[in-house]
Amino acid sequence: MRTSQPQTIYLKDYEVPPFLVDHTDLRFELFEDGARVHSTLSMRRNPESAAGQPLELDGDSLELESVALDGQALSDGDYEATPASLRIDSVPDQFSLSVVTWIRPQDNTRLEGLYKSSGMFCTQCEAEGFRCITYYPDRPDVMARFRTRIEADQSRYPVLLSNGNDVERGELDDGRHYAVWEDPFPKPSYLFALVAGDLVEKKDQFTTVSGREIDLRMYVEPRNAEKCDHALVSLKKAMRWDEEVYGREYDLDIFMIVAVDDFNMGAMENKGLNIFNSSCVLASPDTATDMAFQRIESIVAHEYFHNWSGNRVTCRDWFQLSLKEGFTVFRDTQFSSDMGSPTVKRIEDASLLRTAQFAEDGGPMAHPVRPDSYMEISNFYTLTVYEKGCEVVRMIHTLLGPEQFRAGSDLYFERHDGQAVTTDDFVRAMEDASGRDLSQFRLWYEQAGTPRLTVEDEYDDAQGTYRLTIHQSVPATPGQPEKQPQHIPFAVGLIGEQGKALPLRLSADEDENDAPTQRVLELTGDSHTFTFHGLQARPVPSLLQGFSAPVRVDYPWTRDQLMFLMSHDPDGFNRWDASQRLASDVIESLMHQPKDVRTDRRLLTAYRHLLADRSLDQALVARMLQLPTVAALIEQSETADVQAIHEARRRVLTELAVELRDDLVACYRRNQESGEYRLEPEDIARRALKNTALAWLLHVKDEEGRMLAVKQFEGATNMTDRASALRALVNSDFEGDRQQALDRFYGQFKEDPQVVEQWFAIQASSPNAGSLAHVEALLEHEAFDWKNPNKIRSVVGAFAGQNLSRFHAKDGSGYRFLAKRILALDETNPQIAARLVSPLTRWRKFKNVYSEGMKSALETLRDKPDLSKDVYEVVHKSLKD
Ligand code: B3K
Ligand code: ZN
Repeated sequence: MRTSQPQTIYLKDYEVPPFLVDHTDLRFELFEDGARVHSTLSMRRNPESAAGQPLELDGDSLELESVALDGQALSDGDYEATPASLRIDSVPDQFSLSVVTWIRPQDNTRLEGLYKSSGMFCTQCEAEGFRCITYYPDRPDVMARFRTRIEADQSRYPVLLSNGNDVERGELDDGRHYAVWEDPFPKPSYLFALVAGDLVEKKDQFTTVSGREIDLRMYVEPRNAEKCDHALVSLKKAMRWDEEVYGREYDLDIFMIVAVDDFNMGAMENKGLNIFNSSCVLASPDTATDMAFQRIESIVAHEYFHNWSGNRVTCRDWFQLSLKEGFTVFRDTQFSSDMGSPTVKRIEDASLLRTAQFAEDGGPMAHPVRPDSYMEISNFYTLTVYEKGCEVVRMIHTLLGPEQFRAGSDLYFERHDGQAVTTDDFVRAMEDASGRDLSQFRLWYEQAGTPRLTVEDEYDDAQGTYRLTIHQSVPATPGQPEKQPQHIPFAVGLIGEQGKALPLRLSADEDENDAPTQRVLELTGDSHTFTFHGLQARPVPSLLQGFSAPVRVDYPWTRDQLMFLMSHDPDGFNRWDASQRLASDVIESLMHQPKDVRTDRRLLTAYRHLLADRSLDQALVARMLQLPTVAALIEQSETADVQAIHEARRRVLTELAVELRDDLVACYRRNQESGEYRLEPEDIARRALKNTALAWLLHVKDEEGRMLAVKQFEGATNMTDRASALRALVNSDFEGDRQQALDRFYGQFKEDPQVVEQWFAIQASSPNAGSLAHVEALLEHEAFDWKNPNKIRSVVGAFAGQNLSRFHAKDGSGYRFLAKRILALDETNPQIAARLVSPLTRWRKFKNVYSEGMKSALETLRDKPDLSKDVYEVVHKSLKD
């Protein structure tokens, strides 16, 4: 067991930095066995801080070579250095500190700080990686101008990059060369970046709204040269969109993107030099699916948007992470919505939130959007901070309306440009620009847990009135037993007998022609009643339209009402929601029922209509056809019985597929396309529909389906179709075809890591093919690599996160497998190890037969000596009573 408990950091203890850095001058000497980092910091005491404090800089695993104050070398007694800190008791009010450290990027498997990936040097400094490079006040509220000189072997590392503008290059002795970069914008250390490698450069140009020419450059390994176009096109769209929608123009003369294979997360917004996980930036129709293309567009935009929401205005401390992440996710969702189908985008975001973020909010790691304590900040790059944080900004947008929201955003950027601020500063700018009082709204940042709305209704025939009563409750979460009611924008509509959205008259005098058909009701108390007038018959309520707030809604819809909403609700999101509620209800009611109990015919009818409906947005139809996932069904249940859920879901899918067999074949054929691959919304929708039909046919071992799948697999002109056919075969009981397709696929794409990752994930996430034994075998495969986070995610992550019926095997084998892998990974990459603990954390949500095994896996982790801070925090919080 770990002997010492890691320290907890509290928001309430925040103090301004005792020293500021005006200028950071860095010189990197890169070698094959290590790197020497020379840093010269121009520092001064912070006038706002208490006088006389010693200088204390952060470090992590550093070897100090020398330290000098104002040019004078210090001797041992003048300072105290450990790998984790450098302390000098007596310094003047203003001084220059020069430090030389020796680091080993080659041995850095944590992928934080400076490390090597496929032969290139690269960095990841957010949140606290800069301290792995040199001693520094490594906190976001210390902002400095950086000048960076990189020296390296010219033939191995012809490309040398850092933030800002390249101001000088030259040759050195021994085949070495150097480049100097200067970043004119003061920035916190977490935005520092360096890249050195043998990379090809793809160039493009963007003319800003004020006519400035920006050089766009993308750097990739030579084998990826043909996979850059989509990212560059996406970047230009994002740059234009940010000018048009937020009035934000790019500020440097160069914008660079680099792709690296080994990366802990998706990408990083370093000033002027964004670094991406290859899987989140490289794409070609042959190797990337539609989903990957869309994901890349949104991540490229997200990182670009950070240039204002994150870099120009940054976070005061890491408790404010959602200041940049919540706002930037909101911006990227608006962007993606403008680029494609807004309804489908909303469905995707809301399902992620409802399945995974609600789970986080209801589990032992629950924390507010602005957490008030942490042990390891890397554990707080969560769905709550990102996605719920986005929803919180979205609700401000809904409450203020687009014009006032834009005024608030303008004021925020103007007021805080160049500063490190708090979520409260953001809300204040929104208040000041709009005149609205958001004091109660701030609870969204402070209280954890998903609010639950219970809705009751009453129709008065004689009066022609309809009353909606809404009760709100926010559940207790760790450390927050009591909650106050929150300010919730609750969008509603009422659908009349003819399937028409009715005018919502809140008083009898209101003219029917003036009354809107959607209203955003503002809930602030424990309960509210709203009365609607002038109704001829009892309407069907359409509640929380567009998912206007990240809350749960309980209302006793009948199956007939849900079917009605599925075909009449003018709110596309709620049509989908009705389909999910109906399917969930049917699946849940079949759990533990004898085999001869049949699926409600109404579900079949609803799906038959959907398959034939060509008037509706086909992308929405494709979404509505998807049954709720096992993860979503677990989340909806009180105490989850995974195997029963899985079985009931399978039964429904089987019955639907058998009964709708001809409709599925017709849908497949109708949506078969010929001709060139296009990434237009209609084409994407067509492929999605066709591939859903195919998956269903193979689920019931349909011979024609099999023939179509094999043909599609072999003749595919794009990865969406090829991977979908492969997935359908892998998920089917056609074992011979499955193996043949897997072998062929691997043979064809084994040189391409991004495609091999898909190949791994398709198998590891398949309830049919992904048995534990098979997953263990994948870990021994020649293409698997424990040092590469993408491979770990595509096998171990996909198994534990998506293959739920296998992972939750009743004998506990899935849990033991995961614990064993986490223990090993904790030694090499604690960040990734801690992320993988997540499927075990909600053990209390499951029936005993599961929860006991999950808990015991957590205990195995707890008992490891010298557990990393990352894993320690998640495991101990999960086991806490
Ligand atoms: N800001 C980075 C995430 C950094 C994660 C550090 N553990 C990517 C992003 O959100 O844009
Ligand atoms: Zn971000």
